[in-house]
Amino acid sequence: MSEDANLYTLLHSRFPANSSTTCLELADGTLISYADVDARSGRMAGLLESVGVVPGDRVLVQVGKSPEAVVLYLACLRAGAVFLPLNTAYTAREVEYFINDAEPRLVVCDPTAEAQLAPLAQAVDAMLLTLDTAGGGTLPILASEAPASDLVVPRAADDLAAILYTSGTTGRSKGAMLTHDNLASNALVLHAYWGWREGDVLIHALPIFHVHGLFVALHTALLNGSTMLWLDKFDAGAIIARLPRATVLMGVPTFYVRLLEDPRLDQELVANMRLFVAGSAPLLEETFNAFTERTGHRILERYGMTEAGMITSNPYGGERIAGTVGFFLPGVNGRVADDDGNEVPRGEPGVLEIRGPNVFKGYWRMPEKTAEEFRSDGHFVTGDVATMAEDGRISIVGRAKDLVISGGYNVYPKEIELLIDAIPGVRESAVVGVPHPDFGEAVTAVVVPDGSTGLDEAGVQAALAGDLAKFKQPKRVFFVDELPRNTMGKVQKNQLRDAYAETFAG
Ligand code: MCA
Ligand code: AMP
Repeated sequence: MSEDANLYTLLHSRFPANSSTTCLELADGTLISYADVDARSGRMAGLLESVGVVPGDRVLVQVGKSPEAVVLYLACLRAGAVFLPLNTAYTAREVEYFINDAEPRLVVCDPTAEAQLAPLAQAVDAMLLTLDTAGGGTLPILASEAPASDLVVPRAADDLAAILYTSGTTGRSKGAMLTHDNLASNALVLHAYWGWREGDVLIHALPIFHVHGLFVALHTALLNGSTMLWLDKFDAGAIIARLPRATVLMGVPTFYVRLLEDPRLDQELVANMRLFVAGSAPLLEETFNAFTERTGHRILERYGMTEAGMITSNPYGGERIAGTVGFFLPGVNGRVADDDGNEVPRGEPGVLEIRGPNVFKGYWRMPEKTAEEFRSDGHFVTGDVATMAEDGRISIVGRAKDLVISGGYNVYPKEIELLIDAIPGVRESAVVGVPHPDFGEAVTAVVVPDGSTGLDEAGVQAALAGDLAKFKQPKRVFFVDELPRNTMGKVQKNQLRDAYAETFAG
């Protein structure tokens, strides 16, 4: 094998020369140094190896945000395992699908989920270990007993580093296979493009089971040898308290909407800040403008997706324009295309198709699905509707895929419609996203009852409660006699979005 392409090797090569530099500063003031992170992840990697995790094995992880969870991620890279993080909001019913599909060697969950997940893990012959947010559980106990290790299993650029599931328009989740090179190339590009420099300090308040918090934020900070002010979750007060010591914040648009609600946010508070990044969902122009007015900072909006990491970004040095997502990142190529993959004239809408070292290897065990989403010339079809200006600047103007993005979390209506349709008393249903002042879009269900039961809104919500992650559950349920359809019989979701557009206004 030529040079080792293990992402950990790259990250480690950028750790600060002074290894006592703080990597993570926890909310309670605890400091975890780069040396600690290296030692702990080495020990954990050795443990993974000793319990039989071999390179290529999936390690499925559903745990709350903690330094140990970061250590576990890095240990998986080091051991050559494939890290598979899951949203902590997923119910056991949802996790069962991922366990069966991914067939992990090891499942790591919170101790409170152990009873429910143990039989599911057992069914695929996976081991199960636990990790709680305070750093307790069977995994850290075993790791503390394991010998020190400097294990880093050499990897080829094309070897898998992670699988991140993304829901599908059919209602069935697909595992996006991401290689060491996918992650490394994207991290290096972002690090340079966003002007990371010595002394940068990142406020890390995103969850670490999705691309934004796990890869974009974590990798760029690690590549820079920076200190992260580590928060378990978004908390406006905690962020306000840390802004004077920080230089970079990354968040979904809801972060900025909520920060603006706090009167303490002003120019003086952010005097030390260099960069505010937003993404994962559209940043409203009004949020961008209000933030600029209040702080003097123009939020840098970028665009990406699980299958490709970051794709475009507003420039760091040049003009950041509200409502646009900027330019293709260095190394990424693409076009705005019609249904046949032909480029449309500049300024006209079409589906964004891309190529680049960031684009994933395919969907786990779904070769047909993978083939469907790539053009014969290798372009990946994002499903996002975009326009490209004469100068190459891109705006996301819609979605060809039926998707709702609520507070930065993706929700695929089909998955929820299938569950609602199975509730006794329901003839059919349609799920749409309607504007929401906090979450951007709110999941909203429109149900046609069959008249056999006295089903009401609370009844639908209760029927879904145990099965669906909270963020996917409809915030409102409306009942109608029939759904609007076009002449082809297709439900007119635009009409529903318009009809319920004011539901959460004010
Ligand atoms: C929490 N709830 C939500 C959401 N989050 N409902 C809808 N959408 C959500 N996103 C529920 C809670 O369970 C609770 O229900 C109620 O809404 C209010 O909770 P609250 O305490 O206000 O929420 P929170 O805990 O403060 O969380 C809101 C949040 C969080 C900070 C916006 O959702 C978040 O951190 N989102 C970031 C998601 C993210 O990282 N996306 C990146 C994906 P109840 O009160 O009834 O119990 S990566 C990606 O998309 C691509 C690649 C990219 O470009 O980055
Ligand atoms: P995910 O499947 O979680 O990776 O979500 C990716 C999707 O989020 C993209 O396909 C877009 O639809 C959306 N997205 C991410 N960033 C932006 C942005 N800045 N503006 C609009 N949509 C975005």
